[in-house]
Amino acid sequence: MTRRILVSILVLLFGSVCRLRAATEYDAWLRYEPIEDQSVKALYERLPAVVVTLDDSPVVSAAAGELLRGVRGMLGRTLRVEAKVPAEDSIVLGTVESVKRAAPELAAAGGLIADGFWLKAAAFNGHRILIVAGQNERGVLYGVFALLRKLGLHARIDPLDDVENPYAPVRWVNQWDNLDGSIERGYAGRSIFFENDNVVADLTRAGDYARLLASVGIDGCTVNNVNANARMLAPDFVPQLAKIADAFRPWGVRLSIAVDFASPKTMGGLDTFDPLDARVAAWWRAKADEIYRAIPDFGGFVLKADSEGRVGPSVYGRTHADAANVLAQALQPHGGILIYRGFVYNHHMDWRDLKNDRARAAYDNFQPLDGKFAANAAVQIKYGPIDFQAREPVSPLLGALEHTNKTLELQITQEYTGQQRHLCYLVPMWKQILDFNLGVNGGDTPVKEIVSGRTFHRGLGGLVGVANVGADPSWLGDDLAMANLYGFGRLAWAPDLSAQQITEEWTRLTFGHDARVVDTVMNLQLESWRVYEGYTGPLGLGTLTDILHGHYGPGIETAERNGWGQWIRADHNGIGMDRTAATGTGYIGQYAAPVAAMYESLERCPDNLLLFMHHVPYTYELHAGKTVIQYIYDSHYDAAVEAQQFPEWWKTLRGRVDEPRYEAVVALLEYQAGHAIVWRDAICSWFLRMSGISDAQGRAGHFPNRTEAEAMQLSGYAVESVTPWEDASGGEAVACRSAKSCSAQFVFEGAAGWYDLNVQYFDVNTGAAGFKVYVGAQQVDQWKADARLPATAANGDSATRHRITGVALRAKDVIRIEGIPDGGDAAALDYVEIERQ
Ligand code: GCW
Repeated sequence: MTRRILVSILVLLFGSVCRLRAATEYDAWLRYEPIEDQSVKALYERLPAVVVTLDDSPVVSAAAGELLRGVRGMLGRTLRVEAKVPAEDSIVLGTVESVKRAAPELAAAGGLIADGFWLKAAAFNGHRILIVAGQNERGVLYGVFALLRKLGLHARIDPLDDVENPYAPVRWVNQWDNLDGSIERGYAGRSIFFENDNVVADLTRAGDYARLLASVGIDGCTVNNVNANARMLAPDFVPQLAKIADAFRPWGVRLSIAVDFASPKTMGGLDTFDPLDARVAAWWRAKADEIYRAIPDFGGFVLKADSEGRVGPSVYGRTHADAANVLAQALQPHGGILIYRGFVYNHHMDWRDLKNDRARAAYDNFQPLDGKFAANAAVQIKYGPIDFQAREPVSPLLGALEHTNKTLELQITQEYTGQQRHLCYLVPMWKQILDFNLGVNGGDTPVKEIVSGRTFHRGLGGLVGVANVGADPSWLGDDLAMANLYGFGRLAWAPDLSAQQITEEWTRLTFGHDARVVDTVMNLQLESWRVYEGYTGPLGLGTLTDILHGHYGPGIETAERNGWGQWIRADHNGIGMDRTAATGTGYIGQYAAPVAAMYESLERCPDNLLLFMHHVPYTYELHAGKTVIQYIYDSHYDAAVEAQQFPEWWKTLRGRVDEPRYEAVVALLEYQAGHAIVWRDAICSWFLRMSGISDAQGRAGHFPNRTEAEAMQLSGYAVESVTPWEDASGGEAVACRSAKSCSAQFVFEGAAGWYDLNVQYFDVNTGAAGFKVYVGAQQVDQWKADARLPATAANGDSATRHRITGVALRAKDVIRIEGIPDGGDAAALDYVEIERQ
C-alpha cells in the first residue's frame, strides 16, 4: 500500500467519524450504529482484523476507508490496513483481476459485468478470507457497501457467496440546481454545488452526497438544472466543474451537466447553433475535448430543448435526433453519453379543441424518430405522459422506441407529491411503473426491462431520478423523505426488489432495529402514497394542485382553460379527459394493443385511471360500487382521517427514536394532518358546487363545529376574499393589515368539557406573524407562523392548521385569537374548529 492510499483512507475515516457524531440526519442510512445485541455481535466475532487493498486507486481507497468506518461504528473495532494478503485471516478488496493475480487459486466468480461485485467467504492457505471483488473499481466500492449493509441489517456473513450485477448501466440522479444557488423544485435549502454563478469553495457536501449515492449504486450525477445556464460551458467554469468531479471521483460517481442548446452562439460566438452546421459540430467537439481534458471521467450532457421556452432544433427546422446527435458525436470519442429529455410539449395549446392533448406529445414528437438517435444517446422519458402527478399511466413512449436507447425519469424531489412537507413514499408507485407490462408486440415487456435496454437489446439505458437535495442537514428537508432517495437507488440497481424489502432495509439502517420502530415507520411509508393520492387527486385526475404556481396546495381550476394542457375537463355534468381512440384524443391508441384495449374500454379501465382516460358523468358507477362524485367525497374524507393517524402512529415512538429526528418528524406529520384537511375541504367544496350533487354522508360543505373568522367579532381584522375560493372555508378570511395587532373573538356555546381547538390560519413566507389564543382572560397558546411554505398570499399553499389539545371550555366562554402581523404576513385567519375530546 502506498503512503498516499493509507493517508487518504485515514482522512476519510477520521474526517467522517467527527461528522458522524455531530448529526444523525446528515448520515441518513449510513449511520453505522453500534451493535449492542450480543447475539448479533457474535455473528461478526470472527470478522478478520486485517483489510487488504489490492488496487491503488481513489475508489478502492474510498472503499477501504468506508469499510473501516463502518466496522469501527458498528463493531467498535479498527481494522488493520495492509497491501499484501497476510498469513492470517483477512478481508481482501480488489478488482477481480487483482484478486486473480494475488491469489490465482481462488476461483473468481463468473458472470460479473461492469460495476458488479462478488462477496465470498473462502479458505486460503489455511486462513479465512472474505473477498470483496469488483468487476471494476466501482464494483469493489459497491461490494463494500453491500457488506456493510449486511452488518447494518444484522445478517449473517458466513457462509457468503453473493454475486450482484446492476440491472442497468445508467443509474443517475439529476439535480436542478441553478448557478445562483437556488434549486428549481428543490425543497431543502440552497445548492450544495453553486452560489453566485460559481462553484462553491467547500465541496465537502458534494463528496458526502456522492458517498450516499454510491452506497445505493448510483453512478452518475447531473449537477445543474435542465433549464441550463449557458455559463456551464464557459472556459472559466470548466475548471470549477472539475473540482466537483474531483469530489465525486472517490465514490465512482461521474459528473455530467445539462447544457443550453444555443451555447455555440451565445457562448461560442458563432452566428448559429444549427446542429447540422459543420461549425456548430466542431464547436461541440472542441468543447467536449476541453471538458475531458479537465475531467477525464466526465459522464456526458443532458439536453432539454424545444420545451417550456427552451430553444431547440426547431429554430432551424431540424429534428430532436439532429440535436441529440451533434452532441452525442462530440462526446463519443471520450465515452460520454447524451441524454435528451423526452419532455417536449406545446404549452400554448388551444384548450377549446377537445382533440388537443398534451399527453400525446412525447410519443408524437419522438416515435417518428425511432432509430435516428446515435448509439451513445438516450431519450429520457418521464414515467407518465404529463408531469410527475400523484398518479399517471405509464408513458406510451416507453413502449414505442424499439431502436432508440431510453432512460426512465422518476422524481425523488416531491414536486407534485407534497414537497417533503407531506409524507409520500414513492417506491410503491415506482414499483408499479417498473413492473407495468406494456405488452409491446404482444409480449411480456415490463417497463424495467424496456428501459434497462433488455427488451430491445439496446446498449444503453436505465433510471434517472430528479433528486434536488439541498444544504438542509437532512438533505431533502425531511428525514422520512430520504427513503425515496434510498429506494430510487436500490430500484435502479435491482428493480425486482420488493417495496417491502427496500423499506425495511432503509428503516433498519436509518432508525435501528426496535421492532415497534420498524413496524411503525414501514407502515407510515408504505401507506403514505395511497393516502396522499386519496386526499389530493384520486381516479386519475392528477394531483389537482395549483399548476400555475407552486405545485403544492389545492388549485383545481388552474388546470383548465389555459395552454398548459393539464386539463381535467370538469363541468356541471361530468369530468375527465376523453382520451379514447373512438371518440377522444386518440392517446390510448399510442399503447400496444393489449394495453390500449384495457384503457379504451370503460368496463376494463381501472378506477384509479378512469378520469385520465374517459369523460364520464358524476353519477357514473365505478367498479368500487359507488358513483364518481361519491368516490371523490369518500376518498378525501377517508384519506384525511388516515393522515390524522400518521402523527399519532409516530408519537408511539417517543423515546425510541432520537429526540431531534423525533421532533422534526412529529412537526411535519402534524402539519400534513392539518393540510390534508385543507385539501379535503377545498376539493370537496369545489366538486359540491360544480356537480350540485350532495355528499350522501352529509359531510361536504357542512362544518358544524366551525366558526368562520369572518363571522367573529373583529377588532382591527378586516374580511378578505381568498383566491381560489375553495382554499378558504367559506371563501373568505380575515387579515390584519393596518394595525400592530388585531383580534377576532366569539362565544363558545357548547357544553362544559375537554376540547381540542383547531385554529386555521394562513402562513405566508413574507414574514412570521404571531398568534395568541385566549379563553376568557387566560392565554392558552401562542406560536409563530414561520413555516417555509411556497406562498405569499392566503390560499391553499399557505393554509395551515394549529391544534391546541386539552382545553377546558365552559358555555359562554369567550375565545379570542390575537394576530400580530410581521412584514408582509398579515396574520390571516380562516376559522376555529372546536372538537370535543
Ligand atoms: O415538472 C416540470 C417542472 C419544471 C421542470 C420541468 C422539466 C426543470 O415544473 O420546473 O423544469 O418539469 O422537467 O423540465
